[in-house]
Amino acid sequence: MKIDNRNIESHLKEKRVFKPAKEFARKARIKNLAQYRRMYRESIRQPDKFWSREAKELSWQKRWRKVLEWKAPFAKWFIGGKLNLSANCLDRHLTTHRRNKAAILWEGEPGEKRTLTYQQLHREVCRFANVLKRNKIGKGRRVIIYLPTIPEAAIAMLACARIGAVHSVVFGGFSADSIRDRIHDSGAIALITADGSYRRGGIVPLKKNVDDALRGGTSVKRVIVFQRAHNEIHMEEGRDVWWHRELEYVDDNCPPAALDSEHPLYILYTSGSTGKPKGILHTTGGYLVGIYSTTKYVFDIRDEDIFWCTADVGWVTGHSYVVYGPLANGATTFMYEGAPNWPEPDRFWKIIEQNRINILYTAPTAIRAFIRWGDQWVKKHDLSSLRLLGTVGEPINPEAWIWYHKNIGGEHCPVVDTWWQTETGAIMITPLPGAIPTKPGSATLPFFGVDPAVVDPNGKEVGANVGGKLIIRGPWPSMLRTIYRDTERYKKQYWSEYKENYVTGDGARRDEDGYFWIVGRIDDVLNVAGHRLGTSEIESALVSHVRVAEAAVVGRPDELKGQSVVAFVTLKSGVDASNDLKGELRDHVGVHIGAIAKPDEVRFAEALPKTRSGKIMRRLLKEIASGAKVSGDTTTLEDFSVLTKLAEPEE
Ligand code: 7RM
Repeated sequence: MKIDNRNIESHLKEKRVFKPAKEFARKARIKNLAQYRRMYRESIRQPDKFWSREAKELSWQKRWRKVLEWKAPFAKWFIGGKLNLSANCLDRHLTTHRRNKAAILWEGEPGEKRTLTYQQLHREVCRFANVLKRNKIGKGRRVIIYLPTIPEAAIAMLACARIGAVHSVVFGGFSADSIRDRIHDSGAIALITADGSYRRGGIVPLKKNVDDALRGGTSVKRVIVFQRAHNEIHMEEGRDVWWHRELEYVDDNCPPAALDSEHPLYILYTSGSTGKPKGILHTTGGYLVGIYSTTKYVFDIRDEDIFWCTADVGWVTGHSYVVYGPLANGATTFMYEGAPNWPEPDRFWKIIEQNRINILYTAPTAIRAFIRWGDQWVKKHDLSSLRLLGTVGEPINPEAWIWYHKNIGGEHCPVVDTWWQTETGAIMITPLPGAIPTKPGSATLPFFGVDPAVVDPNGKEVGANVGGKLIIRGPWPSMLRTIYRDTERYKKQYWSEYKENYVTGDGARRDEDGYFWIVGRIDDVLNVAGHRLGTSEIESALVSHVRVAEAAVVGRPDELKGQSVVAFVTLKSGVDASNDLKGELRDHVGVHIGAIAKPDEVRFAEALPKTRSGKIMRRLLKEIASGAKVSGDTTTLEDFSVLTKLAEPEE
């Protein structure tokens, strides 16, 4: 292996390869590697031809004149086209057999079940769109949606899209401060929320958080409240109205607005590593084509499928693959409101068994939790309805991949490890399940129309198995258009480093087969005695030890080496923490990666600090490892008690 200290080194090699099963490939849209390569080549050489063919499968009120206008770093897609996203998710299906098919299947945490057919969902969306109009919420206005994962979240999003209002969903786990920041930045005039939502048996006081956020006055003039948990709340006279009462005043006739292809669809805030959150702006036509096409090919979705993406609607994965992608494809999307371990750690498997779910799309962090909770919870249930599995959110360590494939997929489901970002809107690097052989831990090859590369600091593409920065060459339909109200930051953050190339902020390497291995955020890369090491590789090596459930590796300033390696490790249920085990884990990393990556310190922890979407907050661990007080932004942290426990010295 080539060592180049300017680049990120990659030491961990995974050799296992899983070819698509013949049965699966035969029925799939893309049936083999040659077909993928042919279509991929076309999508890169003649993007206009490729993307117009995809776009033509959707419904447009007016056909576009031009597919792409690219004045770097600003892209416009399907110029001159007029369309409506909600009409593509709903009306388009009403003239087909899908009219009476389930669009949404939902289960609340306490166990209630609801089904909405396409026709019913269409009616609810039209009625709620009329409620918005009645409350003077019109085209271009910003609306904050602060709801749990209930059908009303999808209804509110689709209703905004129907009239051209711009939604900004704020994750239901966020605090009053986060809501206020997002109201302020977006200039929202209305907010849609619920009285409360259920989480681990308790009630999250959503409306109370909203009241706190609005105290002292903001741009929000109207709050529409859905009654979900029936907890007691305050209704502010002249500002707050009940969702169900508003419905009494409207009819169900609401023609979809003909919106410009570049009309803003939503703003979704993601935390920057420092400072205020960035409002990622997505627009209509390109975004629709991106999520339509990826849902179709990556999940090879079928009319008879029940698709379950376990993400919360407050995360981009919830936007693209709980709501818009499946509905644009006329599939049945399953939504679940609550926690995976409520009332017991087998809730997911129970849901899959009872609903005969066919496709499961979840996060590596959830998979590692399932491993930790023990296989007995899985074994109790019949998961034979599953035909495809997906992951997203973080690099998946090969051990978790293998566990998922074996224990959940019964060794017959392809696993698609999908790499993408809030900014990219849709899946970018991914296996196609009937065509691309998978290697555990690799997101494999680029999706159609996506041209990624791994480059050195000068922007030169590096050779096979050399680490570097992951960039995307040129525009793609579902890309962000800007950071809301901060075009300078958009240019600087994503497009200034290498001309006309989008900087993802992730590190990666490409192997000898051209497969991409994402090693995590560049900010998380360690520099140990001049060696640049990706934290995810060391974590992956640790997790491959039989006693380890999860690991997070960070650097601590070190006079001699620049940085030393500190590993935070959680153990599987029933394993005792001991000093011997610490030594064993250090040696284990030594064997699997090399002496250079051996953690200088191993700390056992009960839990790791994570965001609600499951990403480990290494920034906080870095501060803890160097003995500092945690000072940075913690508004996206899921569980504060974790930090206190971590800061306590060990016995
Ligand atoms: C969809 C989503 C984006 C960041 C991204 C990566 C990491 C996501 C994978 C992954 C390795 C994957 N949007 N990431 N998917 N890393 N393999 N399959 O997660 O905006 O919340 O996060 O997540 O670092 O840059 S996000």
